[in-house]
Amino acid sequence: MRKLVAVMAVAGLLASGCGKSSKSASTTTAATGGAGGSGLAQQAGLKGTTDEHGSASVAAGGTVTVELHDVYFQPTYIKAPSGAKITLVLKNVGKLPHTFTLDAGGVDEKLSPGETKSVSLNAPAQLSGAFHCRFHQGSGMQGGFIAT
Ligand SMILES: [Cu+2]
Repeated sequence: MRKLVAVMAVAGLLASGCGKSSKSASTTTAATGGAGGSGLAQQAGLKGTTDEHGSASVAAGGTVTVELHDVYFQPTYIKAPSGAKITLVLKNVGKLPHTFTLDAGGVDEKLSPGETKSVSLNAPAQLSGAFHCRFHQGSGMQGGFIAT
């Protein structure tokens, strides 16, 4: 038991350390598909600059929390089975208003600072799940779904 707690503590440290180190990470993907830092931007069909803050996987019927920061999405990439019903819990943890907007349409939620909203949707197919913040996409606040 004691060992398990220690392992979990280390995992927590690694996770938080990773979050900090990724703070300045950004990937620029050329319209033609340039070399991205993580490669996930291309898999998600993103163009331009993406301020990357990790990825999360969600199973069919599952829920994933997406934090809206000033100014990036965390996680930036959501891995989900194409077409599966999933729920996003959107949390604006920043000081600015943000939106979670699917490029392809269907979802466009505006969140004030401190606001939380749940959205159910069918996970987009490969390369059709790009999303962005309408106010800060130019600053890299975008992300995408990756079909699993
Ligand atoms: Cu924003």
